[in-house]
Order: sequence, then structure tokens, then C-alpha cells
Amino acid sequence: MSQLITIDRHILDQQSHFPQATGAFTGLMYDIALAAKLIASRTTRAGLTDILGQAGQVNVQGEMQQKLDVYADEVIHQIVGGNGRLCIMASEEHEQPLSIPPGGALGGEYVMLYDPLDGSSNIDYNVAIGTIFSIHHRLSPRNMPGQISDLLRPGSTQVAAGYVVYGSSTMLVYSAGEGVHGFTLDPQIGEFVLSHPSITFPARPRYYSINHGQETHWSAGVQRSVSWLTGRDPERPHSPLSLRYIGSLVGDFHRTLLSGGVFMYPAVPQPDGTLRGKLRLTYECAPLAYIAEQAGGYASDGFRAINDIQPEGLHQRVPFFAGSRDLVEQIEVFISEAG
Ligand code: P6P
Repeated sequence: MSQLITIDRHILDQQSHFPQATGAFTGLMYDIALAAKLIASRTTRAGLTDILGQAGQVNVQGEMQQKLDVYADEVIHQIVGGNGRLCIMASEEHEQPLSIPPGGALGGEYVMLYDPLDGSSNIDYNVAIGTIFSIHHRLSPRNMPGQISDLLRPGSTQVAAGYVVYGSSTMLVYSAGEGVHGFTLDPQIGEFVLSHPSITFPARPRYYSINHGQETHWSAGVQRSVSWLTGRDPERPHSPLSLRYIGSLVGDFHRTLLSGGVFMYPAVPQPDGTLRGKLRLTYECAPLAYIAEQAGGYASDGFRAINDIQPEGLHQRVPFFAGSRDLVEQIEVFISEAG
């Protein structure tokens, strides 16, 4: 029993490594874990309550909001935003930054960007979905509201990031710069318990993950990369990886992290006709890139590190290649060689 390490205890232990810590970050992570429990309580019963289905409105992305999307977004805004640790927040569900809820002091030390429920189009099919969060120190002076400049930050300035995957079990995976740690929710005691300490990408990769339905739109570099990963490149032999793709970013990324391999969402034609990435930089790719790098891996837009990109907009989209470092770096070479 002495080995039972809850996330609260783990966060507190991590805080002891930072003598100057004020406890604000610790409280922030407590709030995130609580919000995750509340969301998990709904996702595990989605089929039993009237939480399924569409909320009847469209979000900033032009996507039909699911009821669970709306619930998750509001829970995070209120629970995580309401305790005075954040000066400003940004959500995938809202075009503009969110004001700090009543009770949350405007002088918060941190900023948070989040995707409350990614992959929510899969909810009705019982496919894993997830919450993603990214945390930075504020840049603007304390005791005033946060600014958009606090939010438009390269991933390299994150102080913590993580995700919650609501799947066969609910797991919270986070890093605060000292490795990646996974906690599994024990519903019997309502606690996230350390189940995956110090996660690193396995030396031997197992899967690649991409939507083959878009194959005709892939660039020559991406086509060369997939050919290589599946052992079909005569110039560069590689033991063939198997394909896994569930169309839910957190689920696909989490499997890649634990199994080794690479997740790819390249630039493809979008409904508006442009050729670009689909995944959002600030609250999807940058936090997952932070986790990937903390786990010994790497994440790129095909040309440069995701975490070197200075965001121009809150909802900016980028191509995303993340996973075992040697695989992602080789994909960059193929893309570069293909011009
Ligand atoms: P596609 C879900 O809608 C999402 O935003 C990510 O979770 C997922 O990785 C991607 O879209 C799947 O997109 O075009 O393969 O259906």
C-alpha cells in the first residue's frame, strides 16, 4: 500500500524540487486533476445519460459541438480558472481568450490553453477521446488581466503540459519538465494513481499512425516516409511497422508514446480548399510536443520543431509528426529531400 502514489502526492513531491515554488502550480495541477475526474464521470456514462449527441451549436472551428464538449469546456473554465492561479485561458471551443471566472483573481501567475474534449466526434462510437492542456508562466505584469501575448507563446516556453485520455481506463499524463508520468483513475477511490512513472518512447518502435484515406493528397516526402516505415523503401531498409489509427488525437498519440513509433497528420486539402494541417498548434500540437520531447522523442511540422514555432493565432493549424525521435527526424529528411 505504501507504493500507492496519488497524483496530488506526486505533484507535491515534484514541488519540493522547486524551492521557490509558491504552491500555485501545485494547486493548478490539483484543479486539472479534479476537472479530469468530473469529465471522466460523464464520459464513462455517456451512453447512459442524455449527454450524448450534439449540443446544437457550432464552435469556432465550424464543428458541431457535442454536449460533452460543452460540459468539459465549462468544467475546466470554472474549476481550473476559478482559483486565482491563471490570469487568462484559451479554449479550442472559443474564438477569443476566456476571461477568468468570478473568484479567480486576475493576478494569476500562469496561463493555460486547452482542448477540452478532443476527438469528440468519436464519443457516440465509444472511441477514446481526450483533454489536452498547455501551461506557461504569464509574461504580462501581475495584478492585471492576462493579455493575448501571454497566450501566443512557442511551445518551448511551456512549464507543463499534459493530456487526459478517456478510454478503457482514464489516464492523466503530464510533465512539468522532469519526465513524463502517467496516472490511472481508480474509480473505487476516485484518485489518479501513479501507474506509468517516467514514460519514455521504447527503443523499438511498433506502429505508425496516419489516415490512409488521405493518401492521394500526401506530399512526395510523406509518401516516401510511409513507404520507409512499412519496409518498402529499397534504399533504406526498415523493419515494417504496423498501422494503427483511431482518428482521435489523444488516443493515437498515447498509443504512440507507449508503443513507440510515429503519429502523422500532414498538410492535406481542407474543406475550405486550403492545403494545411488540421491540428491546432497552441493547445494540441505544442503540449503533445512537450510531452514527446520529455519522453525522449520529438515533434515537428515536417520542417522544424513544433516547439520552436511562434504562434500567430490562437487557433493556428500545423502539420504534425510526433513520436520516436529517429523516426520523426528521418521524416523531416524525406520531406526536405522531396522539396
Ligand atoms: P481525420 C478529431 O476530430 C481530430 O481533431 C483529432 O482528434 C484527430 O487526430 C483528427 O481530427 C482526425 O482527423 O481527418 O483523420 O478524421
